[in-house]
Amino acid sequence: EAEIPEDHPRHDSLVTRHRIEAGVEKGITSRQGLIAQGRGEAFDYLLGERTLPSADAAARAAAAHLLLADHPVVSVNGNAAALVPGELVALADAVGADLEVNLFNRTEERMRAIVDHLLDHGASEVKGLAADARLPNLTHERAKVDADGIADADVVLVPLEDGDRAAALADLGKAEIVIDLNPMSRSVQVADVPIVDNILRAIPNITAHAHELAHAERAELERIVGAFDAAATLDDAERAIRDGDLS
Ligand code: PTJ
Repeated sequence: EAEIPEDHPRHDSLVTRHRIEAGVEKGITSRQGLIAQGRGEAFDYLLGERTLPSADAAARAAAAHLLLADHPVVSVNGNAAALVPGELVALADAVGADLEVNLFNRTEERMRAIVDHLLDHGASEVKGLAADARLPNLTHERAKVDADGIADADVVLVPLEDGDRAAALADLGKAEIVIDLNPMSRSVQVADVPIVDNILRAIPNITAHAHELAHAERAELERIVGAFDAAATLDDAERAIRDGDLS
């Protein structure tokens, strides 16, 4: 990362690519993760590579949800682990959440590599290896969860998700916070709190809101959650893409 000059016009995008590449080399990110990153980049470009005010409001609602939760869990896949490992640990610490690795292309080697990577970045415990529970109505590897982790959670943060698991979690009555740059993706469409933003910006932003709200009354947190409008947030992101001025 040191080789990319700070003032390069595409600095953040190049740093991101570098991290994803390094993630693949370390056995953390799947090769499909490279494709997913490319799709994300295209949407980020169309959004002007910035956090929309509506996405910031969603990050604040996410922080309130996580602080109100009895058992919040932050789900981690191969892209999230490569891009924001330390930031995921900081968020979990800020809201008292568990970290659980959950993969679409699950292999034991990659599970272990991601758990170790998060431990290296300061996590005290990482779930996902036990895989002693199943999410119903989901046929692929993402159904494998920990009984004392995602299976027991009331609020789950799912970055860069596929729509199937997002729907399965919603069916179980768990509140879901989804981060995805594509406002038309099925995963954000079913989320209680869709955050249409780059995970690089969204995770630290949720943490900053959580710190700011750490001493807020429950009633205030409940007010923030209650006032949040998921459909309006998605409409705003889609409008920003359609009307965007990228000059
Ligand atoms: O590590 P695994 O095995 O769990 O696999 C993870 C990936 C991401 C490969 C897997 O879940 C997958 O194939 O996902 P999709 O269906 O390609 O969806 C990924 C979504 O993430 C797309 O809608 C992208 O727009 C979005 N995305 C990609 N990069 C970012 C992003 N959203 C936010 N921030 C990003 N940096």
